[in-house]
Amino acid sequence: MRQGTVIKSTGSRYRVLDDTGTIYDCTIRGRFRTRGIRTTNPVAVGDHVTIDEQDGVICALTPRRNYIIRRASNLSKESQILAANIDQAFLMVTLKMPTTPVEFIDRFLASAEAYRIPVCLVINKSDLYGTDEMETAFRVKSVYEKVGYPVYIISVKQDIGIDQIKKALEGKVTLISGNSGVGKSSLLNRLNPSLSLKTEDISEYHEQGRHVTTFPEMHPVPGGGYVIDTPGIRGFGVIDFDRNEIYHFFPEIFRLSSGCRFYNCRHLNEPDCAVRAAVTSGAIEQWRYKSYVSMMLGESPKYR
Ligand SMILES: Nc1nc2c(ncn2[C@@H]2O[C@H](COP(=O)(O)OP(=O)(O)OP(=O)(O)O)[C@@H](O)[C@H]2O)c(=O)[nH]1
Ligand SMILES: [Mg+2]
Ligand SMILES: [Zn+2]
Repeated sequence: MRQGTVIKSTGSRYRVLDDTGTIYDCTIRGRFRTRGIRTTNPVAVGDHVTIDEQDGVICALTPRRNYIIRRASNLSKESQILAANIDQAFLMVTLKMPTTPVEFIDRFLASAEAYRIPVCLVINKSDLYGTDEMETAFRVKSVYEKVGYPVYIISVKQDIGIDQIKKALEGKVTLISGNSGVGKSSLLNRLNPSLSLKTEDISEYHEQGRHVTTFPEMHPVPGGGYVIDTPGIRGFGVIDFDRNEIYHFFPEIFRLSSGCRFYNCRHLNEPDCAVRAAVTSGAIEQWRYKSYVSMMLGESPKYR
C-alpha cells in the first residue's frame, strides 16, 4: 500500500504520483461516493489516495479539503469534479487575442469565493498591447487589487513578469484557469520546459482558442508546488448560486452591505442602499456592480 496524489484522470484511468516521485497508472476498485452530488468521476486530480501498487488500483480516498465541480454537460444533472485540494487558483485573462470579458472574470471570482479558493488574476500577452490596452490592463489591475485580488501583468512570449508568477506558485497547489487561447499551457511550458504541453495558435479569424487541453492534469513546478492545467474557460464550473447569497461573493459589496437600510437588501432598487451609493460615488466599480446585477437577474453569460 502507498499514499499518493492523483495527477491525471481520464475517465476510468488514473495516474498517481507517490511521495518518492514514482508514477503509477491505476484503476479504481470499490465504490467511492461524494456526499450530496452525483459525479461522473469519483476520483479527481489532486485527490490524495491509497493505492495497492501491486494491482495498480486505488483503494481509498482521503477526505477532500475542497473541490471544484462543473456540470458534466449542459443537459446533465451529473457533475464532474475538476480538481480537489487546491490552495489557490490563477485566472489567466487577455485583453487581446482573445479578449476576456470582465463579466467572465467576475463570475469566476464569485465562484472561487463560494469555494473559498483564493485567486490571482494573470493578465497575459502584454507584448500585444498598445497604449490603450496597457492603460486598460493597469485599470483592471487597480480595480481588482482594491477588491483584494493580486494581479500580475505578464507576457509569456517575452518572458515578462514570470518571476512573480514563480514566487506565487511556490509550495502550493494552483489551479490554472482561463478561456481557451489565453496561454495557460504556454505559461506552464515556460515554467517547466520538460512538460512540452501542447499549445496551439489561435485562429486569427475567430480570435478564439479551441480547447487544446482536454483533461485537467497536475504538473510539478520547479521550486516546489504543483499546477493544474484545466481545459479552457469551462475550467471552473459556474456554480448554481443561491440568489440571496450572491453578494457574499463580491467582497467589496459584502463589506458595504451592512450600511444598507434593509438587512435583506438585494442592492437592486431598494431605498438607502449603501452599495448603490458606493457605485454612484465610484467606491465600487461600475462593471463589478453590473456583473453582480447580471448574476442576480439570472442572465446566462454570452461567452463560451
Ligand atoms: N503574443 C503572445 N502570444 C502568446 C503568449 N502566451 C501564449 N501565446 C500564444 O497563444 C496561443 C494559445 O496558447 P495556449 O498556451 O495553447 O493557450 P491555452 O490557454 O492553454 O488554451 P487551451 O488549452 O485551449 O485552454 C499560442 O499560439 C501561444 O503561442 C504571450 O505572452 N504573447
Ligand atoms: Mg492549454
Ligand atoms: Zn443594498
